Amino acid sequence: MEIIDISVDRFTYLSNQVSDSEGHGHPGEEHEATQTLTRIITDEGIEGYCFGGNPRVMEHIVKSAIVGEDPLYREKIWQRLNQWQRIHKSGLSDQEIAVVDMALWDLAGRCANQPVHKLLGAFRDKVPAYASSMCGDELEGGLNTPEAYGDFAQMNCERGYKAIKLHTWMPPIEWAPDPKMDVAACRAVRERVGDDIDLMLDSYHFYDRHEALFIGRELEKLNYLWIEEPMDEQSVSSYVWLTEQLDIPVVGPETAEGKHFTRAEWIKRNASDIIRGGVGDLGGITPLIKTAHLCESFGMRMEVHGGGPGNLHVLCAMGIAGLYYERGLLHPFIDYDKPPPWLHEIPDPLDSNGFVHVSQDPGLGLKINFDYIKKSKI
Ligand code: LLH
Ligand code: MG
Repeated sequence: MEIIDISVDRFTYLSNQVSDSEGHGHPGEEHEATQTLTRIITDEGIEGYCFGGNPRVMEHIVKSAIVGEDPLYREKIWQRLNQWQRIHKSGLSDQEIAVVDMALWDLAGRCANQPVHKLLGAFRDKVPAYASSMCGDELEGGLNTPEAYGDFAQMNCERGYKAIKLHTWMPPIEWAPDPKMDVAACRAVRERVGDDIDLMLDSYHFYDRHEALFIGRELEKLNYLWIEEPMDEQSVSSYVWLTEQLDIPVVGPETAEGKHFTRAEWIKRNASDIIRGGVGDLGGITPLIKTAHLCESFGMRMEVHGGGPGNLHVLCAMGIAGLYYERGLLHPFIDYDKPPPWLHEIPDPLDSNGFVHVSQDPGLGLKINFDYIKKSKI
């Protein structure tokens, strides 16, 4: 089998989510937005799909790296794209490589008639999820006060979640960040949900060491499960400093460049207690499963960053190293369970006990609405 082409469909949809000036998502007025579907095409008529992908990057960089290759040579293709990043620094991001890698895993699953987690070597078919909130806002009835976080946490527990993660207030909100407000929100949630729910905090990501230490010590008193990315991850020494002093597990790196190589260095330096990474941060399923095995070898947990089918299939194949699936980002004004128009079903349905179930369909198991995409194509 040979890859003969890669194409990207760009299409429109109506969105009720907006990004603020710093890139954080929030609910907003309905407006027209665009999405893409990347498709890897073979000479045997089998295709692999992944949502996302920049049409120009796929056409001008990726195409020449993959056309003519056997699509089952995922490692070879991943290594080549990783090396090509050296020259194509601005275009070929880890996110673009992740899209190609996930489309190749999808294709392999469709060939073998097996879901991706079983190709990887399955461990389980469902994973407990935590409700991961959007960042704080100033919307009445939204996430504008510590009490509002408490209300939303209660709502999520009633929905079945056994764990909750807060993203608190960040710029461009004028008064944010504020360590005391973050702690107040964390306290309001703990008081509301009681002691049996696991709680985590992912706050502003650029606190200084002493602010991060203050928050961490307060979270210890509130029996939080972890503190995530409270400082700039480029300063590994700051994370070594923080991890040494706190009892609460410090989770990272999430957004730091460098794929599994960076995670190996963090492990060596004891810069965090729990390693982090998702398909988008690392460049696909191929490096994410390597990172999971790396962590297991050091007896460390790895908590997967972000949702979506790629992360879910890896979590179902990575044994005990990862506790939770990150479901979200959630907000009182957003109906996360409603599929977007390009899908017939969401890829991460939640049951009443707080578990997300992985698809048993071939590949990534996405229920793609090809008619909608064709109709809305730009
Ligand atoms: O800052 C944000 O908008 C969030 O932290 C976001 O990056 C989220 O994806 C995250 O970190 N989840 O764990
Ligand atoms: Mg995070």
